[in-house]
Amino acid sequence: MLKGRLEDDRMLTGRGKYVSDWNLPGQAYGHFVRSDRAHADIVSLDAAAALAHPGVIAIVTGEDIKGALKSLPCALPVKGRGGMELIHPGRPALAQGRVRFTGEPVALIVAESAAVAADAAELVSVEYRDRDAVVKALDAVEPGAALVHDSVPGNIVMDYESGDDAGSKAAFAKAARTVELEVDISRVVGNPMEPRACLAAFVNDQYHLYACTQGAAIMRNQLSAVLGVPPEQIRVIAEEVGGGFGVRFNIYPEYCAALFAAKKLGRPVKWTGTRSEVFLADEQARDIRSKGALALDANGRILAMRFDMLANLGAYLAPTGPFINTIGIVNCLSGVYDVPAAYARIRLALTNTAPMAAYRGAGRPVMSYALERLVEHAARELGMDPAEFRRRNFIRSFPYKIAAGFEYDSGDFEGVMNKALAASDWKGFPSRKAESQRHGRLRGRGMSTYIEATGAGFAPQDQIEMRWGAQGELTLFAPTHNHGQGHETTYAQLVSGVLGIPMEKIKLRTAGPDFYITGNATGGSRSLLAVGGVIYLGAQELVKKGMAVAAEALEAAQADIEFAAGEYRIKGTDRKISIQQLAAREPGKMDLAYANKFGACFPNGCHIAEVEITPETGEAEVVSYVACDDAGNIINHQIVEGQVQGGLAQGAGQVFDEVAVYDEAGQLLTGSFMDYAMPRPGGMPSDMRGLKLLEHPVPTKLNPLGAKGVGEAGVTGSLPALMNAVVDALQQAGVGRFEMPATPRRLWEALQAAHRRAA
Ligand code: MCN
Repeated sequence: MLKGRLEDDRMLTGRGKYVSDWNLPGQAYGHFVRSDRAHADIVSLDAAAALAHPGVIAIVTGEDIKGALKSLPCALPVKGRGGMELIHPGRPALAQGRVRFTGEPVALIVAESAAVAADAAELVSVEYRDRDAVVKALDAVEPGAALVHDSVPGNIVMDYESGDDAGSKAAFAKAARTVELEVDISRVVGNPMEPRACLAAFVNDQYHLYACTQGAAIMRNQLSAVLGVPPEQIRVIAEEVGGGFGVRFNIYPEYCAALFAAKKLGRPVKWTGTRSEVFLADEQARDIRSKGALALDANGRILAMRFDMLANLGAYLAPTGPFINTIGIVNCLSGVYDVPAAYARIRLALTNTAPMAAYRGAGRPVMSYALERLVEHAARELGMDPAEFRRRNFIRSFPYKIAAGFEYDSGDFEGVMNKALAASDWKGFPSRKAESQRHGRLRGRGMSTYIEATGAGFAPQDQIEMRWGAQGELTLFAPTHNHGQGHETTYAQLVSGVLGIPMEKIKLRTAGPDFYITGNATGGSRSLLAVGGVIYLGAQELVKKGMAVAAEALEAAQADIEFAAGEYRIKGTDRKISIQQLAAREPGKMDLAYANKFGACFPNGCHIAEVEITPETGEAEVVSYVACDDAGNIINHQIVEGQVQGGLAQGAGQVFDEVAVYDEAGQLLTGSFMDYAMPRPGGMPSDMRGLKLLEHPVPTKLNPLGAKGVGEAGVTGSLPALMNAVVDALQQAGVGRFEMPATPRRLWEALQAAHRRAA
């Protein structure tokens, strides 16, 4: 068993090279002038005083990039209701004629130092003519109401449906009972530890972008659309990236503007963003309202389900925002349940707020939240034990094709739940609840039995390369960037397991100016099952390739060579050569390029939370948390546990603390850590009382490792489980509808209101 991850030493001893640690000779520094309002026409922009400021090199505005930079791209590979195509109104790297959200970049100041650039930004004077801001997503807007883009009628860019509309309607018509629940999935800000930064350069006719990234290849393609050059002329470079969580998947306007300036000025341009800029201008996430309904027969079997959802996409379409964050929601529409007819409709609305995109779980936590809140609510309405209600409706045989089109290949939903029930002492809950009551506290319990699709990716193939160094060390090139998931360790485990060389001799590289591979980024919890699968097969190919090289080296027929424990040997003799020696002796001959692709598979789990609320203060505490997850075969248990804990922290963060709030004028009220509460010590999973993380692996045959993704499971399972527990506790005190976040103040107010009603 490893003591830790291979990458930990470097990072814990301050030797990690983060994006803002990069510098290039002769670099200049950038600072962005941003819109201070949500929606306005730019009447004039006067940069003369700023340009005259000592040390200022150039000022780039929306007018300057016209013609040179195209819109940031966005495409949707599916059509909507009635064949509707996505309306992409376009997004310039710097605002042109109009600003559409507070924080939108309007101009880039380039100066000899970051401080000078920031000072000069104060001297840029922009005259605006305000327009009405649209802040909330609406199903329909009144004629004449404000439009975020004139080209998008009703502010709706897509109206999408999935599943069986007629069949589900028919089932609802004959149902013994129907149950409905409307929920709001709040808006959150990703907040990686490292704020966004970039260093842009134009070198030998190539654009070089050192930036926060989750995968170079996807970003190169996106940049290619903006810069109008083929991806081969672009390099995206990074070593350490201080967290991704989905919000580092796409390119951003600032990167494009910096590349434009670097080429124009013939000097590298460096920009280091601040935390305020993370809040204002990073992609934000979730913000979806869901109206869900179940049709039930007299025995508590689900006959059909329907969802009507409305997503707030912000002011512009992020490159992958509409697809990953919203349409992807309905991928696992009917969850783990055997439902004859399921249907979902989702409309994507523009507002004058920061653009939305993927964030840990990328839509799947939204679907699991909408569905698992509804299922728990239905059990309560029926007066049934929520575990029993789920048990009655589980899918039991595989393969199982769901309404949204996916086919689940494997799973043991009941086995997963049974393990979680036992670990949570399900039957003992009434006495624990009574004990809490004796201490004046409300104890609620919530469950979720989630499933998600992990592993999809836009790129047709994942390429990898393995290249040997002179000392028998192996460099592994892979398209998925490692920014906390432990890929250096788990990929090395896979390669070491096949090639029999020490893990420490394997180095992972995912981006650099000196190599070019294509493939999918880290996202959708795909790295292990998809790229890990390619690496595993690639290593086996390498062993095969080495047979001929070893035969030559050992002067034997290839048929007489065997490979085991890192050595090629002439069968039945002691004549042998290790793979490392062979690679060192025959430079280049043992290098390998390999590509393949593995797609979606379906991790699932059962999470059970118990929460205690103190009515006098509104404080909520997680007093028991059991997660039993089926991630298929597991390569590294310690890392998987860390990943589940990380996901739980993000689920608990959204349920108890975090929420991004805009006022009616579109000003962000939660623009710093003073207003936006991140989970603190005490609220982290490691501090949760009674935390139990269990595995229930059911290997999948959909990839060579039998692995399912796990990087987002913690959040997909915990959002509904925790909120179901909160709602269960509140209902004991007569509180009705209650939405996230369950902050002490909001809980206290809800309890006070219920108390007043009862009095
Ligand atoms: N693993 C394993 N066995 C399995 C599944 C996974 O040993 N059956 C290991 C993998 O080898 C990998 C880790 O667990 O080391 C996570 O693997 P995987 O589920 O493939 O997810 P990815 O590596 O693709 O990571 C993406 C996922 C996503 S989408 C977000 S968002 C996220 C997350 O991971 N962002 C993170 N976890 C994060 N963790 C950190 N520290 N920082 C982020 O930004």
